[in-house]
Amino acid sequence: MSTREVAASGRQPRAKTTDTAAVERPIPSGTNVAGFGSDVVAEVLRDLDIPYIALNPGASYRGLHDSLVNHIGNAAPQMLLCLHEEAAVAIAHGYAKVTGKAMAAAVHSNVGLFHATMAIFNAWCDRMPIIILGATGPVDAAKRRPWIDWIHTTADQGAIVRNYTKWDDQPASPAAAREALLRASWLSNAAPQGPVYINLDAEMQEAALEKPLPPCDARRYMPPVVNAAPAELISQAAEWLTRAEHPVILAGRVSRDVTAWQRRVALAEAIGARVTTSLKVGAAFPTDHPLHVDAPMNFTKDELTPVLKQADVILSLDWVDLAGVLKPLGGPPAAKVIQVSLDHQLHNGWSMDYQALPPVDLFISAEPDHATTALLQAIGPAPAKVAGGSSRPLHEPKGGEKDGGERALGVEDLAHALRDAVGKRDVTLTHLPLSWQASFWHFRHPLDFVGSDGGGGVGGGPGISVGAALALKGSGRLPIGICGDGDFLMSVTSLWTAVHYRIPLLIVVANNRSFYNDEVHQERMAIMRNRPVDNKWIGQKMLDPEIDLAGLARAQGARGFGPITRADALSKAFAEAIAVVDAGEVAVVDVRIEPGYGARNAGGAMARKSD
Ligand SMILES: Cc1ncc(C[n+]2csc(CCOP(=O)(O)OP(=O)(O)O)c2C)c(N)n1
Ligand SMILES: [Mg+2]
Repeated sequence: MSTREVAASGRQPRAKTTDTAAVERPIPSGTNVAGFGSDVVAEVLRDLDIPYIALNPGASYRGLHDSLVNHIGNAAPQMLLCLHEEAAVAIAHGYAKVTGKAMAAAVHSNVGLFHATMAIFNAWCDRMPIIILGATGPVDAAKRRPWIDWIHTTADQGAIVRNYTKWDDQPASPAAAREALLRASWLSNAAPQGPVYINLDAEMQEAALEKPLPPCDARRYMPPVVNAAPAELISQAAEWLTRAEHPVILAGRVSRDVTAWQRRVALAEAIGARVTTSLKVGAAFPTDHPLHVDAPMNFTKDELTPVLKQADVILSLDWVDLAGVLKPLGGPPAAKVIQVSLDHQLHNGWSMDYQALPPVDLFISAEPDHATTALLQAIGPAPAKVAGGSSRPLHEPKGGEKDGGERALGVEDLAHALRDAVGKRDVTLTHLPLSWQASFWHFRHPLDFVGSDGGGGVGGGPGISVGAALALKGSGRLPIGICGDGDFLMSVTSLWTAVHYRIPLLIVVANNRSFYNDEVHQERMAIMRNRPVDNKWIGQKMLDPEIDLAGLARAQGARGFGPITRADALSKAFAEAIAVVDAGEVAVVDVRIEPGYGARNAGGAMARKSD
């Protein structure tokens, strides 16, 4: 097709580029003076150094859309077109998980925001920063177009998300919008982090500026917020920890910073503390370190309870559910409990994601990374009580490839073959399925794993993976998102955004052709009520027809592999898929696994559950 024909057909040619920024370059508009309210909004986003704005379009923000393209040239921020608002927010969520910083997402009036809500809730529970821009039909009813502007105008639109965002606003003028965006960015990025929402009145966006706004240096409105621990609390904690015979560290919500990681290791070694980590949040401590108690836990594991029983001091570095992890002790722990957290600042009366109230003997209201540094300093140079190193072997599946194609695959086969395929290279696991066992994979760097979806909202995996892969592009790390088939299918169109914007990513689907977690629940109900367990699959299994997951990938321009049903085909599929990702593309490998959570895995017990 010639360029003219392409233009006439209205289709963009798929340019041969690997450069995300080159995918949608606008022709210059010839103006760089802010002339409209939305030009001011676009300029603030640029001044805030926000690199991307993931969006699905809508007339309520057509003013802003025009300003992003024609006023600031679709660069810093660059638009990332998404096929669903949930994907737009999930991509921003994944980006924040890697970088620790907010990018923007834009969603159309009330309806786009409705689509976005689950992803916003996931980011909220995960304490991740996102600047979400929404819009409303003209607040001034006299300016509304018939019908559509009325249904897409909601009084107090921010109320839709107020209970699970850190802050929201509906600025009434360009000057107020500029201030709202500065505040939004500052609040979202300051610890404890969280999503924020700004609702932009269509009329405010579209109206011509009466006069230019006075200049504004955005950096002066972003004072760093330091949440450092009071010295006397640190010295009290250091005294308890150095005297402790059986200290335990619960390493929870911490940053992706490598120096902070090394300090955590140094602290644990200095005091000889046993450490545990959680698959709910990003990697926090080397899982093969001799001090690590078993592999990272997702739900309470039998191995941890005796360690907590024996403990005399427990240091929680913002553990996500401190009361929950102590519950199996059957009462308040004998140990003194030190809690380091800022999370109480976010607790509200609507969402119970704050969890049960834990017993705490010393509360340090500080960022865990800061407190760790301060504790190390307070403890001073002391010989490590325990040396580092790697001691923990990973789980090996039974049978290996010896029995080749004859046996059904389990998620452990998937993990094992993938581990072999990636070898020694740096990998970031951007998502893990419910069936995953922590004993499948070691984390030795804060970016080896970025944590779960936060809010337990299924469908987050693909979008979060795309956002994490975007942040990792060019880093040399291989992003791999391993998703359940239910999770994959709920948000499969997130992949198109990765393909379109040349974001290399490997998605592996642990495909048991079922919303299997809920089969487990139906099995429990049947047993409790003495009803036929054999009916548990009804309303759960995605069979007849089976869904062609690799086909869904191919339909969006990604490379699709599978379904892989034999152990001896896994290695080849993974090797080919990784080569595709190394060439800058998106690959999806559909691995047919037998349903089952842990029954075939190390330990034997069903270790994970969710609803
Ligand atoms: C948005 C949403 N809908 C429904 C659920 C309930 N739920 C929890 S796990 C699950 C099954 C997910 O299926 P899949 O990703 O294939 O994982 P599997 O359980 O099969 O390993 C469902 C439906 C949920 N948590 N979130
Ligand atoms: Mg499934």
